[in-house]
Amino acid sequence: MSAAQWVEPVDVHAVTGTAEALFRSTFGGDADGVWAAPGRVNLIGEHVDYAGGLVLPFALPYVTVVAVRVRDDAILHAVSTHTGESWQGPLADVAPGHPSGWSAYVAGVVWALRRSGHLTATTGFDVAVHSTVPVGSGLSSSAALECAFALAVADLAGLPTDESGRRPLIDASIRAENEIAGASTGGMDQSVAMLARPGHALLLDCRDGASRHVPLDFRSAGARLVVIDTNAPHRLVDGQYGNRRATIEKACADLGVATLRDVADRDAAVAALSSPAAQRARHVLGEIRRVYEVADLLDRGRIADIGDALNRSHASLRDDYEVSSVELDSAVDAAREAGAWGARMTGGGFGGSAIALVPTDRVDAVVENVARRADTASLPTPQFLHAEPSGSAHRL
Ligand code: GAF
Repeated sequence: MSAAQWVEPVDVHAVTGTAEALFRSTFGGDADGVWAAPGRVNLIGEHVDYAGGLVLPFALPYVTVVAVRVRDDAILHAVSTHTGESWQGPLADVAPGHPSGWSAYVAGVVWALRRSGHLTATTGFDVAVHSTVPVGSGLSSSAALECAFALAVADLAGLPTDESGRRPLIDASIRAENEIAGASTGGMDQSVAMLARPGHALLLDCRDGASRHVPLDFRSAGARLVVIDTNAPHRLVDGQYGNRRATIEKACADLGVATLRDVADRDAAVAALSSPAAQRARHVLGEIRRVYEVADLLDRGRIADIGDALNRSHASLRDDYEVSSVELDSAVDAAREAGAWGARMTGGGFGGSAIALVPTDRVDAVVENVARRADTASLPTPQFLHAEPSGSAHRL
């Protein structure tokens, strides 16, 4: 078996150069500017953002970069190094399902900003995209693309881009994903891409949008957070994610609450529901409690003690929410067996990535065990990424 495969973050200037070169070769001339936004992992608080819960994600040192130039004919022309494909069309034609694929995230942002009155009907854009966020790995490459482009559009349109100015950009990015791309995701990913701070996680209350930054320094705790990309593709636009969200919304209707966060008696609420809604609600209610628990430990500088909550989160996602996969379970079990303090799937699930909190001197043993176990079970070869809490979307 080959040595464990690490994906190293690429220097942002090299990423910028690639996007600028693609821009010049496609459109001729220079872009008006270049913007970047990060991928993310969620430390804890999974499948609770659309239930009015609390989440605790942070930005990764892997980014999506867009080189953008304004045009005045209401046309969008977007090209990406990922597929080599381009999409060109009138912005007036953008609608749910059109365009499809990655260009929906770009076109959807303009569509949403036009509808919210932030952009004039004549404005168009040339866009070149390059990303170091692995695509389809549950690390929010789509939110990174939406947010990098939303920030570019705002800057070029003279809109405010301070923290409060970013709120409508987050909303536009969520609408692009929900309404044009057709993925009924909850908003955590766009929020952290826009609001993250280096060295911190973002404690986000998805009921009212309030947030605060929680210090997160793995190194000072003698640890690393390792991202395990299982290389088993994850999809948010297939039926399973939407199915979980619909189950939670129906449970709220049955319980007579606006969100599960509003439930007063957790045990009574679960008892009042039938299967599988009861198990799904039990996950959501327990996971929200675990976010409080982890945020409290982090506030007290006790990173080494959060592992147990990570493990309980994974068990709940696997058994009650049923969004894990054989690849994720294998990665989590192997990481713990080799000395991780805690491990869990992260993001939407059904494939994608896991995270493991690992004492520094066990990192090599953990990644080797995860890779070996995948190999033995004939699962896809995983790759590993570094999770240093990083900054939000910005202009380069
Ligand atoms: C995906 C979604 F995009 C988020 O909104 C969130 O629901 C997450 O899955 C699960 O916590 O990343």
